[in-house]
Amino acid sequence: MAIKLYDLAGAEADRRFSPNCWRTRLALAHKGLPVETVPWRFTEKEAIAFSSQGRVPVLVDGATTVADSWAIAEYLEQAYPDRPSLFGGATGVALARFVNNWADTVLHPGVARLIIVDVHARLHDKDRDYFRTSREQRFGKTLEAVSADRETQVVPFRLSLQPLRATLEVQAYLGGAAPNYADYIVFGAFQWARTTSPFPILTADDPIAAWRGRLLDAFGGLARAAPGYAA
Ligand SMILES: N[C@@H](CCC(=O)N[C@@H](CS)C(=O)NCC(=O)O)C(=O)O
Repeated sequence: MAIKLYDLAGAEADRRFSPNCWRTRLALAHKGLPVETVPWRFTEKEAIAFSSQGRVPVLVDGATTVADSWAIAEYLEQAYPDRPSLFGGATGVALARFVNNWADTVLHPGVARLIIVDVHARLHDKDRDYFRTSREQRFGKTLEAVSADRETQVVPFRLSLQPLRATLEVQAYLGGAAPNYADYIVFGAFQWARTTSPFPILTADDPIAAWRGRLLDAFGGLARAAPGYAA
C-alpha cells in the first residue's frame, strides 16, 4: 500500500502550496518512496481528525500515522534506513533542527508578510473566511494591510537571508555537494511563495535563486511541475 500524504490544496486540487507539506514531498522523493497525495483544505478538519490534530502534513504509512513535517522526516529516516539518508547521521539531525526552527520562526513569517494577500486569492472558496479571520487575528491587521508595503519590506527580507546566501555562495546545497533535509526545509518556504504569488521575493541574480532552481529541477522536476509563478 502506497504512503498517503494529506497535502494542502488551493482552489484547484493541484495547487499544492504548503511550505510544510513541500518539505515532506521532497523528503519522500529523496527516499525514493512513492506517495499518493490527498488534496486537503484548511476547513476539512474532520478528514484528518484521525491524526488527533488539525494541520497538514499528515502521513499515513500502513498502520502508522504521523503529523508534523519534522516528526515525519524523523519517522522516514528511522523507518527507511536503507534508503538515502535525509540527515547524514545524528549531527545532521541536530543541525537540521536549528534550520527547522529558523524556518518556522523567522523565514516563514518573513515570507508570509510578502505573499499573504496572494495566498488568500489562491484559496478554495470554502477556506477564504477561515483563513482571513485566523490570519488577521495572528497579524493584528487586515491581510491587505500586512502586504501593503511589501515593495519596501522585501528589502530587509532579502537582507535577512544573508546567512543562507553566504552559505550557498560556497556550496551547492545546505547539505554540501548534494541536498539533504535542511535544504527541503528552507526550500519549502520559497515553494510556498512560488505556488501562490507572482511577487518576486528574490532577485534573479541572487545565489539563493540559483539554489532554488536546482531544487525545482531535482527529482525529475517535481517542484517545478507544480502550478505556480515565474521562478
Ligand atoms: N509544525 C507543523 C506545522 C503545520 C502547519 O502549520 N500546517 C499548516 C499548513 S502549512 C496547516 O495545516 N494549517 C492549518 C490551519 O491553519 O488551520 C509542521 O511542520 O508540519
